[in-house]
Amino acid sequence: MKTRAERIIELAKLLENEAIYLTKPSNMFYVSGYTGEGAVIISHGFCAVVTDSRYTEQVTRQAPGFEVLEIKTGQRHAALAYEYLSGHHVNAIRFEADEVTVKAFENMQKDMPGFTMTALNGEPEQVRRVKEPSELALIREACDISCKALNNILPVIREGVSETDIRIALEFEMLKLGADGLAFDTIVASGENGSLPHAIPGPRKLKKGDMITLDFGARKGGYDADMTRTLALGEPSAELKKIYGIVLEAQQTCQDAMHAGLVASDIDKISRDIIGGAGYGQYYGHGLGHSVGIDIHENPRLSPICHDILTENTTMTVEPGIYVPGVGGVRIENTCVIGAKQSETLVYFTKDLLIL
Ligand SMILES: [Mn+2]
Repeated sequence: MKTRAERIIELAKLLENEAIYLTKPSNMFYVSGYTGEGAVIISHGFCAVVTDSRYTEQVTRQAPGFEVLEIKTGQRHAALAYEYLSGHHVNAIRFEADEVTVKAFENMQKDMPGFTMTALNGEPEQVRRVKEPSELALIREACDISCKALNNILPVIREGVSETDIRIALEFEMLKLGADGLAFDTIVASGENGSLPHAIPGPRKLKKGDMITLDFGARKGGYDADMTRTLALGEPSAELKKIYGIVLEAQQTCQDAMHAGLVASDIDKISRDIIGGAGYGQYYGHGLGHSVGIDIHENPRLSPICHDILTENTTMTVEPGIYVPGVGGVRIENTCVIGAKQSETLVYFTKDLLIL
């Protein structure tokens, strides 16, 4: 079994005189396990973490097998990397052009005189698309915590309670259940706020007849869960119930249709056909889903403009929604694993409309 670093090096067709210089935290973590600041170097037959004294011990714990290069006070990481790489007969680096700022790049040019600098072509992210069993286990655990947390806080969701109250209860519950942190800031959107897909929870208090959209996820071992449920407090209006039914049909149909070998945009189109066919196409503005892992939003995307072929063991959210200003909104989201012939949801919380 090749290491993650070896697979990236192979995909990048890295030359003998080149090294990959990673500064994006998610890529650094993926190849080394290190979660602190600095840079990670991988190349043919050697690898290292460039860091400062605050993290030296952490590197030895998190990234065994990686050499630890500790900068001197005032020294930049790239300057130490240059000394190290020159000693390994390297004179060219590949870096993450979507991570390095213009200022950092100018400094790298000063710190690495004579080195050729070429942008990576997303090879680390490409390798990250297919999850290993250990990664899937962590995402599964994060989803499990998220489902249990929602179930446990259902009694909190009642008349007079604010969106913020619900957010606090849900986030606290995830942490109590063993989450290391949150995948992202929890969305709680009630009543007319439901028409905002990324509503920020606020002081609005729940009323009978509200639909409440909860979009949240636990983080476990560096990996994210992502799930959304829309619940009702008391009997919702006929229109909201109808909207719920349409979103549910779109979610289930797409989830059932998704498997390896298909084109991402074709799955997205299924949701657009169902929601558009029901007359709500103009109220569904976002893509159907995205991959999820160390980052909450990873490629590929289930969207009209992503024509990537879906691969086995890629995690994907399936999250159609309808958002009608002045009326409210519904979104239902599962994080799924793509299999050869079907997909499996890691989120088992019921999708039936819960009327609390
Ligand atoms: Mn999502």
